[in-house]
Amino acid sequence: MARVLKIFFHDACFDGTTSAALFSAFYRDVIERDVSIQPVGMIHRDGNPFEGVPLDADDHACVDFRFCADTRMRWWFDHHPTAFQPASLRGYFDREHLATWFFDPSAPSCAGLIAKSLTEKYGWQVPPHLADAVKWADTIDAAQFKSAADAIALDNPAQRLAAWLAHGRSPLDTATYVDWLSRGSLAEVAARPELAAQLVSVETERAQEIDAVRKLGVWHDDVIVFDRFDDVGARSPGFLGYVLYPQCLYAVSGTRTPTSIKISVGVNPWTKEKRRHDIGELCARLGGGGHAVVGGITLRGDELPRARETVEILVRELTSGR
Ligand SMILES: [Mn+2]
Repeated sequence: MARVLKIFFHDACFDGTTSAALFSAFYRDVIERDVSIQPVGMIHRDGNPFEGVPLDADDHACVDFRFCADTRMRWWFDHHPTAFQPASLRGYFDREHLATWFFDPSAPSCAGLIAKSLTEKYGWQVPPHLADAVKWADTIDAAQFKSAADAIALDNPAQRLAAWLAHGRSPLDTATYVDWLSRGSLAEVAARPELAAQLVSVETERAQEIDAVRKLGVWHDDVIVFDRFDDVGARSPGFLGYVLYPQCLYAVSGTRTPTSIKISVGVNPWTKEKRRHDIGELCARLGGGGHAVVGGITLRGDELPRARETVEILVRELTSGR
């Protein structure tokens, strides 16, 4: 029987899925050709997201997702400054120091970090079909677009897939997607009949979203707030918020599914104004995490009062110090 590798990855995320596909390709090339790979999508939440998650395969990897303090998680790659939660987990990381754990909070994307680390350490080259995806992961994860309009463009497979992923796929969908991407290019994956129709609907939904988000924004000084808590299943506007409200410095959005609540906070990447806050640090104080310029807090579906209070605190903090 084939040995099993479980790859835990940041779900619903272009960088997370690209990272999982890239590591799958590496593993088959370098470690074990006939391995059976099970991608497992992970979502950040309050407390330990690995609690109750069995590490019961023959080998385990975690990509673009926070540190799991267990040496059975043999492979780990992350670039989130808030990877160690609670911060005391850093001690475990430093103590055990597996040669197969890679952490670089300055990397624009985890996929880029994986490519660089595995080339340096194993002489492995990113397969041609994934080179484009790795480049896009850097661009998308670090919001390295020239304009907000470029950031929401849908005229290429990478950004269409990124939008599709953000729509909240089921874990089964993303696991299959990761497998496809480990073997084919973004263009090939986007052209698959199973996906083509869904990608068309991404464009239709985008048009509807523009109308909805236009009506939604509420100003607090230079902070724009999108409260979608009452519209269960509605998504965070993401970059669209900066297209429709280009004068903002910060954007805060609240969304909800039947089982979880998500609050996202970002610095407008296209404003000339300087940010006054470390967003990841601010979110970590409220039970979430992230990078200096973008972060989030995930709560349980039944914590709506706490979610509303959290948004109030965020607005108060973000508008302070002006
Ligand atoms: Mn990432």
